Amino acid sequence: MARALEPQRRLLAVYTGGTIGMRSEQGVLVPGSGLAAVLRSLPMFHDEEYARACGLPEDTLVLPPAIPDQRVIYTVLECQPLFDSSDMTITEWVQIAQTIERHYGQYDGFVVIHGTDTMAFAASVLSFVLENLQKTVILTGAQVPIHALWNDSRENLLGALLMAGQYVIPEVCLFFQNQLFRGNRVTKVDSRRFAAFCSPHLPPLAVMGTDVTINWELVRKARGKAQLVVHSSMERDVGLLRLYPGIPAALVRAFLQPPLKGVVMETFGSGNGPTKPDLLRELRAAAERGLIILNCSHCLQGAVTSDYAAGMAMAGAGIVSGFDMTSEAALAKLSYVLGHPGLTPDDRKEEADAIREALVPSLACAAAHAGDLEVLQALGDLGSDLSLESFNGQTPLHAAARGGQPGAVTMLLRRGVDVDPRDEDGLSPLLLAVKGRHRGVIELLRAAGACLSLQELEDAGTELCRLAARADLEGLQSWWQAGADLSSPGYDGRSALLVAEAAGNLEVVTFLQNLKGGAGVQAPGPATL
Ligand code: ASN
Repeated sequence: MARALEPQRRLLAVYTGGTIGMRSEQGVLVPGSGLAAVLRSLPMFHDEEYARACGLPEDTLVLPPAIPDQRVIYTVLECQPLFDSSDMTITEWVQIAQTIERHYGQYDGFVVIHGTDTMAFAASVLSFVLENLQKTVILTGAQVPIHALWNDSRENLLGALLMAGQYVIPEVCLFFQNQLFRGNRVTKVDSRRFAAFCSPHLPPLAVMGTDVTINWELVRKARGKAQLVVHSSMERDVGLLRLYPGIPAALVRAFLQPPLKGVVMETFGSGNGPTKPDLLRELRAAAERGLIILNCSHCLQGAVTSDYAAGMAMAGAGIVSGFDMTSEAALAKLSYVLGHPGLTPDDRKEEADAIREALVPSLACAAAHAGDLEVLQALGDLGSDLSLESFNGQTPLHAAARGGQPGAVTMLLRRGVDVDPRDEDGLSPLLLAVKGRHRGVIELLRAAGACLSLQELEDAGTELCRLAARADLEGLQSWWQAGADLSSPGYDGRSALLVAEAAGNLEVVTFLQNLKGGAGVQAPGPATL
């Protein structure tokens, strides 16, 4: 009879193909079926004794114990047909999303086993198609098949299963070589080394080493109890055009013809391109027809700015900056925005304007975060509302505070934006500035009347103790400057001063004692709510 055992977390592993399960046929690698059977034969992927004791069905595998009192049980769903990911398209990625939707209630998390060649596109598309995720979705794959003696398949798949099985990271992620990345921030950078992916503008959400370190501050928070929504109406008529020195205007004209509705244009450096009049004329004409052109840089690092006369912003209306988006993410975003129901296909020009308007909040946030005053100014002058929220509920002021950009904060405050908006997670710009230790920004926000909320002040005690234990004087000073009471107790009732004394952090002790003896442990300034 089946034993009642420790709590179980159930995962669905959707196997779509890729090198991980490939076999050699006539000297070349082709997708291979039967991955579940291979996993069943490997003790690191299946504890047969437990499965039998538990009476698990045939198609269900169970990992050996990783942490006490919890087991990760998983079912491998093998897609038909299996793909080399070079053959995958938006159609297959929407089907994966629909599979997740169909099984959403039965499982606690999802792993998508995918080829690496287009995994960054897949992760980007899935991140837009799957809205309101409350559960972890992790894509993974490998550079060397699981049958090979020396391979990265086992480590990657096991890591993905453990991460999805043990943590709720409610977004589309990509796990590779011990790192968990945000799916729409990655790009494939190596076809041979095991470190195949990088995330040039966002640190990993988690790193697996001796311990698992999760960067919870970066992890998206689930929105209340909102239902999962699958956006299957992604626009297919989007393209990617890479500019190169001397690219003929005629070639660009041919590329930009209908039915193309949107194009990601990869430009040089910080968003520059040839300034030949005939080329610019083609771009302008296409934008006038209603084609959306999103400007992304060839470069891995750095964003699209308006620093140069050769900047594509100079080409005139219609070219939207993609800032620091990867081309993969930009293409997925275009496809999502253009496929969004409610935009009338008859009026291309109006539709284009509406789409540009829809892109404004995230563009303004990106500009505020990078301190790009020119772009912010330009957006403001065009009549864009600079207090609009982007996808995660953050306003440009949040972004400027997070990026430590006093110039952008000043500009936004002058334009009259709300000084204390809350994002989806209830965070304020002031709290983000405190976390980033951006003292100049804290000062500006305080002067404009920003206050930490009652909840933020209540939660501060434990954080203050943590900073005191680490001798993080700057962190403590930031909280003080923001109006926190530095004598607030942590979760165990001890104050930051007691913690600093116990840890022998003299500099911190002196700072806290001085506050106590002199100005008081609470900073002067606007009253805290
Ligand atoms: N061509 C393979 C694929 O993308 C490459 C891999 O998975 N490493 O399916």
